[in-house]
Amino acid sequence: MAKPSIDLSLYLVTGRELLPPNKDYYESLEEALQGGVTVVQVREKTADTGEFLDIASKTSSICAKYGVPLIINDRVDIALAVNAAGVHIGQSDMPVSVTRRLLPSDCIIGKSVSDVEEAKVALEEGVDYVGIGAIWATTSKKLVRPVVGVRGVGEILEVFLGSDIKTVGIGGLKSTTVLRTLHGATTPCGTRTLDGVAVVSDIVASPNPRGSAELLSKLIRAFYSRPSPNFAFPFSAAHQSYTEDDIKSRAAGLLKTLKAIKPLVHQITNTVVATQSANITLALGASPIMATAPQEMEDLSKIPGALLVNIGTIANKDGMLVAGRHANLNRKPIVFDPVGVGATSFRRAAADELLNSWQATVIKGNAAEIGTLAKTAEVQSKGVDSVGSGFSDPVAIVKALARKERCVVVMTGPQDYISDGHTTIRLSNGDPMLADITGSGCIVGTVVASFCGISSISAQKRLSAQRAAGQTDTDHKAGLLVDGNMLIASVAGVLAITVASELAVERPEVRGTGTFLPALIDAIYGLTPEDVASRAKVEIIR
Ligand code: 3NM
Ligand code: MG
Repeated sequence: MAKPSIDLSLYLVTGRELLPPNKDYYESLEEALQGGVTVVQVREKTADTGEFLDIASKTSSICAKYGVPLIINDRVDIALAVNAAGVHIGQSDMPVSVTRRLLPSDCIIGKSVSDVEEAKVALEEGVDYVGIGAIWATTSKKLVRPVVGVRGVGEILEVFLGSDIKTVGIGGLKSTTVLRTLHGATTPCGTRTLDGVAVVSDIVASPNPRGSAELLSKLIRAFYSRPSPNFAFPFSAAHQSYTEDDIKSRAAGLLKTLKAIKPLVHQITNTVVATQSANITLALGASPIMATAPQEMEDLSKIPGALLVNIGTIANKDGMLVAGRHANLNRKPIVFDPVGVGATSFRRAAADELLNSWQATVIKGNAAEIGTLAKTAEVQSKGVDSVGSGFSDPVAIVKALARKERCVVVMTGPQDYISDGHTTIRLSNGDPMLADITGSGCIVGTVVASFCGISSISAQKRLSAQRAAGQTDTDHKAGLLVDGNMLIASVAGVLAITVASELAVERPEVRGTGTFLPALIDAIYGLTPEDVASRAKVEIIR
């Protein structure tokens, strides 16, 4: 008999011990179902058989009312007794082969896995789905293994490439971590993501389980409703092979498109560079907005463009958290600038929290900042500024961080290294005077965000903008100029600043750093695609 296809997208696992005081289990369950739970697993670790059976059977009738399938944890006999849709087994439960023999052929079997080895065994055993976890720390279950982490999930998903075994993530999933998890938990080529998330406490421990489920459901549906869920991790483009000339001409083409489109760049940045960043954004031809209050983030996220989050002077972390979540929801690229992240434990904790709450598209930093995020001991951060030129193997560092965080990494310095985890590009433009003005790193973030913002505009607007920029429909159809490739957008951003700095110092009025800054703004204002194409020093490293 064919197995029913079950929607695993919002998978509730019960946990009666976590109910808030005075909340009845059945009432909580029913509210959760009203909120959009798509499958329920009854998990009872201490109940006697009679009690378990009673709970399972009442749960079954409530689920039936909402047309939601029921899965029983561990107990094949209970599953049979209540005619459940499936059984979920752990690593130390009955073997899959025995479970399979005891159950009707249309009954689905799920298994918990927490590493690649366990995943391979589950694949071999032919389970119907796996629960991968714990992804984040949780107190809802005593964990015997280290947490898997978002990127660990990606490695496990690779095991299931080419199989029709479904996957759900579990452990610490809640409204604040779900988007980061879904975006980041992909195979290295972005071809597989999780089929759902399993949740205990975010729903069960809530006094308003319906509201909690509704919010989760909204976030999950937003993730799955777009054809390309991996906007942040541009590995759909990973197997492109680039040439250096091709990169130069695409970066130059993007400058033309940017000026035609004028993407809105929402910048939550530090007080030292805010005015300068806004001016540079305008000079480039994009449009800045510097809002910071959490209350305005949802509205702003609906306007196409990009978000920049710079932690140079963290005044409003809540605004950063909310802005990033809404940006993920609306598929807006996020450029994260972890200014001085190695300097204090407060900054390190803030960067961790932000990166755990939303999926960044690009992380931009100097050697010390990138080194801190990559957790290398090679470069110690001393205060806000980078120490020296960095690493013996900068390519390995940026590549590793790109893979770890599932985003593009830009490491600035005398030479700039940009990687999507597959292709790493070295740029060698820029005048040394850039290092002598404040916030030159921050404006690289601003300009990279401006270029990333081009890709989030709608196809319609993009086409007319490309026509306005003199690009042909053939260019458009070939996807040459605006294809959402964040690696190329990052290259274009870095080149815009570094090439402009070279042009700025050639101006006769520049006598020092005081005259350099306005000259830089002027140079960005007058920068042409031809300047970029003719001056860019681009090397593809590997
Ligand atoms: N299984 P919460 S973690 C039931 O790793 C369960 O297999 C896990 O609870 C696993 O959503 C877990 O409250 C508890 O974090 C998840
Ligand atoms: Mg078990």
